[in-house]
Amino acid sequence: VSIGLIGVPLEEGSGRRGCSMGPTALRIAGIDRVMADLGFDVTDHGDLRPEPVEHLGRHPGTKHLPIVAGYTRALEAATFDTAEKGAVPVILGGDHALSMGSVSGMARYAAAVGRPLFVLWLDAHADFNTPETSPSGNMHGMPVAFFCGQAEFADILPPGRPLVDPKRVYQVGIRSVDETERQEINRHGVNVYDMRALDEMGVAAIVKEILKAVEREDGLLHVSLDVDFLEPDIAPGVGTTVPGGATFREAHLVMEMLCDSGRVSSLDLVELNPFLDDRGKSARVMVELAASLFGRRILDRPTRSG
Ligand code: DIR
Ligand code: MN
Ligand code: MN
Ligand code: MN
Repeated sequence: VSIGLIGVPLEEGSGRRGCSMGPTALRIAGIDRVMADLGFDVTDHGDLRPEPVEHLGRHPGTKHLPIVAGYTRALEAATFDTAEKGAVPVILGGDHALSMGSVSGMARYAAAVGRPLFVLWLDAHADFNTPETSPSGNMHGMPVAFFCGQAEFADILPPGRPLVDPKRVYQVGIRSVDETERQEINRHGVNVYDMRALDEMGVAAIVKEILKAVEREDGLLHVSLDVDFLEPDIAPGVGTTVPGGATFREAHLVMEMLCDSGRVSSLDLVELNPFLDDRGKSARVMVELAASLFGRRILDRPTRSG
């Protein structure tokens, strides 16, 4: 099996500088090496360059739309091409606005192979704002609304592009949601497991439910991992830390269960801000989590189901 690494040094979606160094920090933390050690054929495609965006419409309520649009176009194409060649695209971010491109590319790939695309959104935030509802104008708070077809950026990607059904989006770790965003998530039927659900049910029961839904429809599963999914103590290198996040052990268990399922088609590692990090700690934890997702384990064990 092969893996295609795609660096996306986008930071303009986040409202502060630093995420552009994310891809470099993930490489220094050994993202390519851990995957090669697990037996994958790894190709690093380097850092993506944004496509030109002349004739882009104006959108009040968005900050830095042209650069986000340029990366969205380039990454939609790069993700699709990587998946079509039979490799698993692993996106090295870059802020979370990049998922407008990666998920859209996977949605086009899933449509091409005739399978539904599911998205697992591991994040403190729902990222379901639109230019109309966003309190900040920061586009890293909008990608889910975008790939579900709710945010009005019709001229970033061609009309008629494949979208993700919000009922196939599963969010885990959520603990910071804006008021109108909350209403929109409910209205569209996004599946949200907030931190209270995680505490009450335990993360294993949640992941089992999600995987059951994916398996029922023989779906592909895109995983989007935001650094702020994690408790800030273990991952301080992110612009929007929110207390009360997933622990190291909860996060690894999610990754191990995803690995066992064999369903993961693609992965985003996003929002790492090395300028805010503590001696590479957050970069390393993201690489370790990716290693668990791709099969590193403590002991060999028989596959258990149910
Ligand atoms: C807030 C914060 N909901 C916004 N969003 C995110 O500005 O839209 N922070 N995604 O990481
Ligand atoms: Mn996010
Ligand atoms: Mn977040
Ligand atoms: Mn934001």
